[in-house]
Amino acid sequence: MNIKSCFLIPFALLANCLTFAQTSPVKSVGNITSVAIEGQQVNITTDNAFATIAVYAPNVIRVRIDKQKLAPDFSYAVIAQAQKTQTNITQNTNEVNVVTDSLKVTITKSPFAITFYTPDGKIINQDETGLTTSWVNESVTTYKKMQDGERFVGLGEKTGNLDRKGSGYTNWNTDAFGYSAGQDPIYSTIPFYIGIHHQVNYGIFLDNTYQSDFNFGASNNRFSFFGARGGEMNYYFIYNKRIADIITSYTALTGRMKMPPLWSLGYQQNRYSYYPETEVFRIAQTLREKKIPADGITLDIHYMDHYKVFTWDKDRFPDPKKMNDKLKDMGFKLTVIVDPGVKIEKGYGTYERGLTANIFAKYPDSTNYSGEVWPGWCHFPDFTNPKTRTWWAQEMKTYGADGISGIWNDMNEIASWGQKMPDNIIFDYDGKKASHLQTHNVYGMQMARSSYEGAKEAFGKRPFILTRAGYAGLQRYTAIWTGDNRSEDSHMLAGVRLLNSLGLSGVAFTGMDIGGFTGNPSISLFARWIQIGAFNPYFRNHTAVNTKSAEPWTFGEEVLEISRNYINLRYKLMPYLYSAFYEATQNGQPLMRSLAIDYTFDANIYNEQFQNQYLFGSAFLVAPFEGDAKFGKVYFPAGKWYDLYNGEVQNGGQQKIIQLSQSKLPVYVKESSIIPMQSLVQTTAQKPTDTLTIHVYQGAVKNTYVYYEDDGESYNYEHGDFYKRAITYDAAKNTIVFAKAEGTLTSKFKNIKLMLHGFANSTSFKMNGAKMSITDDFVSFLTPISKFDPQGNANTAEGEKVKSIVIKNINDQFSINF
Ligand code: NBV
Repeated sequence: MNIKSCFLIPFALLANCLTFAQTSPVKSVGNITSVAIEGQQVNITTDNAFATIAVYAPNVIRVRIDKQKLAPDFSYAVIAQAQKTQTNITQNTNEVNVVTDSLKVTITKSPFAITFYTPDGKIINQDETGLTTSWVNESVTTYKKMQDGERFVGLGEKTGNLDRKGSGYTNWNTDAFGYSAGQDPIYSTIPFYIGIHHQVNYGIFLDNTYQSDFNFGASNNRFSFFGARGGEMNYYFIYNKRIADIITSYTALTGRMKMPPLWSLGYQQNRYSYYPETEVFRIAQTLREKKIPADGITLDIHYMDHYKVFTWDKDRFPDPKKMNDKLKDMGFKLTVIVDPGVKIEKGYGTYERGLTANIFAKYPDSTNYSGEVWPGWCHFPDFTNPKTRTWWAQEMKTYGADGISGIWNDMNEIASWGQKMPDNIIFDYDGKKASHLQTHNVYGMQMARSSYEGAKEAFGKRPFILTRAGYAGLQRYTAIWTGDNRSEDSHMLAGVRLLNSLGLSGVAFTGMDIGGFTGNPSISLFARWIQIGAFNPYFRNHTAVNTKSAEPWTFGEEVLEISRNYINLRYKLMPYLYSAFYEATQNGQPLMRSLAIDYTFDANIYNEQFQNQYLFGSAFLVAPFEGDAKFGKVYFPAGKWYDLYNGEVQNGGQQKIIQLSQSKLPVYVKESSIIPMQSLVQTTAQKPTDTLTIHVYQGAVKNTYVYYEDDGESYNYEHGDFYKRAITYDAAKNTIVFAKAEGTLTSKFKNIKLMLHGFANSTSFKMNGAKMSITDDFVSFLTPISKFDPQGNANTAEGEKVKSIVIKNINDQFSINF
């Protein structure tokens, strides 16, 4: 209500109304009182606030608003500097206009409100004029007008539907043991979402580490909003025509992952916990004996001496280095868990050194904060202090000396018994000093960062880093998994959505506990889950303490074969996976791609029946269903799709009910796809045969695929030591062209076998203009399992007739015409 409307109401109420206007608990930003244009930014003063609207890149606008003068700039998430951009800023009595070649921003003066337009004048996003930005005490919120039919996707690790319309969320990193499939918040915070309406889409990233809140029309039909319980309104508005490009822009701001160690893409066997050492070897040996390819074994908290980080229980693990050497000989790499809590115990080295270095988080009276976790009472390293990060890196050396290859950061929300860390703990916040309230959401990311920086030095090779908690930008240092899920069908599917949402939010390297952490999965659930896991970026099987064993062989012979089939497929797809990770390092595209990325304006993909479907890399359409479902409905988006197992073609734009089988996950290949594969190996430490098999699927669209290889373990690729080449399938020209290889590395393959799917009608093939011979071939992606499955599918090799061509020298530059 404004003062003017007070005059329209009866006199008796007038006094009340004026009192309301004067003492409203909501303080709005108000009207603009002064404007100063400074290069590509506008500095604004309003009745109640200070603001800066800055052009960060032609398609990225940064908005900062605070009740007081804006503080010096600092961010844990954003690593990009503002780009020098051709900008035209003008103003008149009513508004200020900021124009770049990618968008136009209009800032109205009374009240201060922002609207973003496409260059041709279409509204992309606008403040809800009556509400704009306001404060309730220290909480700041920006209200955006809800556009007709607007959808919202992303926001990181958030439960719920793909389309978040109608829901509200809170970001407060939480140790959510056995969370329900709809619980919020859980472990990590990525305050970035994508809005979609009227054939436009945009991204908004709220860079504020306080508890934050997002509302996409929950309990209201007027606005969406985002805000934080402290600090300034500080958001980046991103406009691109395609969601894929929004993700690229967002990851240009917050950074991208580095190439992961190749072994970390292999199958990882976990449980809480494998000990003693003989048990670790039993698991390793059984994986090899049962011919389940695997690369990783993980040690959970029981490897430590009384849960003390950077120690070993020497009864259980007398000689970690020797154990690791032996495991490496068997083709396994070891990841160990680390928790932030450092046990308060006289004589314990890490604790003593921590005290001396003075790196623990403190109360305002300068005493170290103590909280209780696994080891008992602990102090907590303040990872927002550069000194602490160096100290942690130093401690990490012992793991390097022990031959460890991966670090798994757990409990870093921070979790402690009672789950109520006091607000008044002070953190360094890189010299700016901040309370627990401001630091909480970024603590986990800074721990993962410290582990990454330490392990990178200490291991001498690319480390694998995993975290449970995190903040926007975590992808620069670490992979993330979705914590303590449950062995339930709904959880498996919710997990798929969590990973898809993380992918939309800049995090490519993600995983969930396959089989579920709490409880015991049924046979059919485990079978389905391990199939899905083969199509997750990080593929680990894990289960809680006191649950039944959950290694693939513990569910009977049939599930063992199913597991082996899909893990085998994963290993054969290693060249495809690795190239997909390369893409993530270049443009931030996730491996698990929600269909919202490529089929943004197709309403069907948001339908709850189809919202779990995703693309794995650029080629595979994966349709996950419950373990015991007998039938499933699949939606095929525009284009042409091949059944992975038998090559049957399905035209897009339609739904199809399919019969499900326990032994097969519905997977389809997009037309025009290019998929490099290798021979089966039992570990990535083993060399595949010298033939790189490249599958090309006939289609109507042009596709340029980038194949990438490097040594899989060092950082030499950063100096050009890689093997990379573009392969283009041009449907219109009927050609497949292999461009010249780039980089200084020699490929690990010597020749190429091209497998052509759907080319039955092409009879004459030429290479570089000369006629060439072509062979009729047969491809089968799965081995038939010994038993009949419940649906009665026969024990025969399912497959597809294809045409194949062998190219003797992998480095040949050639063009095939057909
Ligand atoms: O370290 C034990 C577990 C671990 O297995 C799990 O993956 C983490 O999410 N950890 C949580 C500690 C608490 C488990 C109840």
